[in-house]
Amino acid sequence: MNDTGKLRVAVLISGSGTNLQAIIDAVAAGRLNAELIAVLSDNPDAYGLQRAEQAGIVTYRLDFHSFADRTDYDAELHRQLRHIDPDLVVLAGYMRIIADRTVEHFAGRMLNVHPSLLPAYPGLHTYRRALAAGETWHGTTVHLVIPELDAGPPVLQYRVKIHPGETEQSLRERVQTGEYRIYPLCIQWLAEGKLEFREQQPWLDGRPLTAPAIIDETTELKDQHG
Ligand code: NHR
Ligand code: GAR
Repeated sequence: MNDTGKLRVAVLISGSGTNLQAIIDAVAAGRLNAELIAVLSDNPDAYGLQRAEQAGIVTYRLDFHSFADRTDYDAELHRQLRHIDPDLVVLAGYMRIIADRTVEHFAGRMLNVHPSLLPAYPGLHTYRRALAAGETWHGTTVHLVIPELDAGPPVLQYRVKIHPGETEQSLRERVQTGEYRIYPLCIQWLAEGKLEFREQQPWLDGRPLTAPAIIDETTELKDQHG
């Protein structure tokens, strides 16, 4: 926490940073009571770095391709994150697998948003795969990061119904609109203590969360998790 008791958040990005922007906007609007203390990128040209600078957030550019090998890059990311020492690490379109020891250092304090209704469709090209499989529903999931890829416990999902004639592009737009709602909300839940991780399992409102909370495109938050 910082000296006013706010959650200190570091955001990792690789690209355009629209989720980062949603988080910046939520802080500015008073919907998210947290301090964005750093934005790190493995890609020095990520547009999200400009969004961070515009918002007055300290940026760290780690050019993945300038490192001799993966181990060197992983060591530098680990060193930088330990130096920044955030309460929470938020992956927002971050495209590099994070080394086990870094995940373990921030155990229970690292979140990702993945564009599928996990555990369905871990990995890449989720929109294409969901459409090809003739799914009725698709969406996006905020989950705790554990060393195993896209396998950490899901906390909050945003669900959209796949329309007739849906394209990858139209589906991506609808799902990403949902990410801009659920990611800041989930971080705020952590900031206010509504959401906690005990032994890396999510608890919401003092109860173990056995299935993720769900928000639908057309409705508000389901069940008791208001
Ligand atoms: N790290 C760990 N340890 N665990 C997770 O669950 C992680 C993670 C790092 C990133 C995001 C994730 C996603 O939302 C994420 C989750 C990139 C890859 C990947 O294969 C996989 C999952 C995710 C992000 N990256 C390749 C790599 O070698 C590079 C791919 C590329 O450059 O295009 O790191 O989907
Ligand atoms: C987001 O939609 C996120 O779900 C996805 O990339 C986008 C990043 O956009 N993440 C992954 O696919 C991770 N493999 P942004 O940079 O504009 O926030």
